[in-house]
Amino acid sequence: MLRRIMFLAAVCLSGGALAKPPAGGVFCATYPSAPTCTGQQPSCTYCHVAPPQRNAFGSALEAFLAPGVPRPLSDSEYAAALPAALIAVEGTDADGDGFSNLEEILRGTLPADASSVPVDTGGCAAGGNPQYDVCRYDFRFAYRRVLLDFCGQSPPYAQLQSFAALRDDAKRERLDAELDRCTASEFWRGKNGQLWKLAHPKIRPVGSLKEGEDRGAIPLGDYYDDYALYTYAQIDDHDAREVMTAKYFVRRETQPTRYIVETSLPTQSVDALHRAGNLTSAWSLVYFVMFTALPRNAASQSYRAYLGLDIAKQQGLYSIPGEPRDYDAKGVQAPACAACHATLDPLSYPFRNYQGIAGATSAQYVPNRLEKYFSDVSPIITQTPEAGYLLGQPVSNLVEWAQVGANSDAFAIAAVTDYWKLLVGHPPTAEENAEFVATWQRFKGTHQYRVQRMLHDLIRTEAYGAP
Ligand SMILES: [Ca+2]
Ligand SMILES: [Ca+2]
Repeated sequence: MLRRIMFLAAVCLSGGALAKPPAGGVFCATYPSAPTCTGQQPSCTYCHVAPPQRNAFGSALEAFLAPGVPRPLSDSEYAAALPAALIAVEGTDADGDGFSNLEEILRGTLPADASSVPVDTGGCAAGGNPQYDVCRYDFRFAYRRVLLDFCGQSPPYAQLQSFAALRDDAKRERLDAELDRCTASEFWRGKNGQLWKLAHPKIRPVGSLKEGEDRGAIPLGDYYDDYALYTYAQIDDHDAREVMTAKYFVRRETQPTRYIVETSLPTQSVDALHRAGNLTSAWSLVYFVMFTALPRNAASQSYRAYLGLDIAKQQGLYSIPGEPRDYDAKGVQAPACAACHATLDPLSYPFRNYQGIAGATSAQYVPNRLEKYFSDVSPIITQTPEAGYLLGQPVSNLVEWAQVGANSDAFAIAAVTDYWKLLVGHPPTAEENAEFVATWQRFKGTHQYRVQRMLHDLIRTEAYGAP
């Protein structure tokens, strides 16, 4: 079972290999506020029936895509030409449904499907400001929801009645006060509380491998440290980015739960210089690096968990020219694999010196790790650089990787998407997109990555407060 994970190392595409990997990224760079780019990227079917066969929108684009340049286009030729082609067809109506391609892109309907058309929301469209969008907002509904979501309790009838009797501005104040009260509750921040639930898919706990409290049969790492850092970064006035960048650890005290910053912990062994929050926790290294020379699984897991980009779903692909080099001889240059590995491999190089399971050096940063422990993997394994690329940007090591990632739009979008799913109940829909974009942009700008402040915005959205 421990080794099962190793077979996932090479990500190869079965179906969509002939759709251009950079397409989604370039599309979203051209239309960053398009609903289809909200916490995700457009799927292949946005332009294709099934790659390489194009649908009506894809065919319209093709005519304007680097005309005169010999086919097939390379990924970089394609990426350079796509924005102009998109703009060239903005005014036309590929599927003949009466709405221009641009209008469909911006309103979240499909430009190649005549049955997918923008629907008017009755003059009550969501505005750009999440504070005052009160068209269908129902304070009573929101009040009940806040108590349930953040405190785990339904308000008694009498309390609901006295809330309903307040004036609107007093209702807003009460909602804010209840949010602040409930986010201090065990239900929100305690062990296995709401915040821990958000952390589950990032940490991927395995009870049988748990060290320390709730110890399992084969104790390998104490992932409660990871929950503690994650939760600490989400609460009070803390900076959410530190889940990726912290040089410190967090210890949890119980009854009541408190999270306390520590410069060292007996369960953690990466030195301060090489720490990058939960990316380099003992559990992440033991479980996601495990026995691999080039820790692709650790890289793709970090990319998915904290930046919301799943390479296996062709998200967040930024093909780096000349990659993958296949330093570890995994055969990733095969055409069906290279599409993803041109992103994934340079994403993984900065993990090259982080040791997984290896006796005395487990879960440590080991300079020249590949040279010392993995030199027999392939003739060129030791040429694997520590520098790599994240989101198309060069990074010299994992600490820089984490900083670039934490400051990216992808981080803010992923963080707010987590809360949107938890509190609204689903990923942001096309109709909710304007409120969602305003919320993550304020989280990143005005609120400086303070989740507590972002939540006050979120509970005011129509998406949250409209029954
Ligand atoms: Ca149309
Ligand atoms: Ca349409």
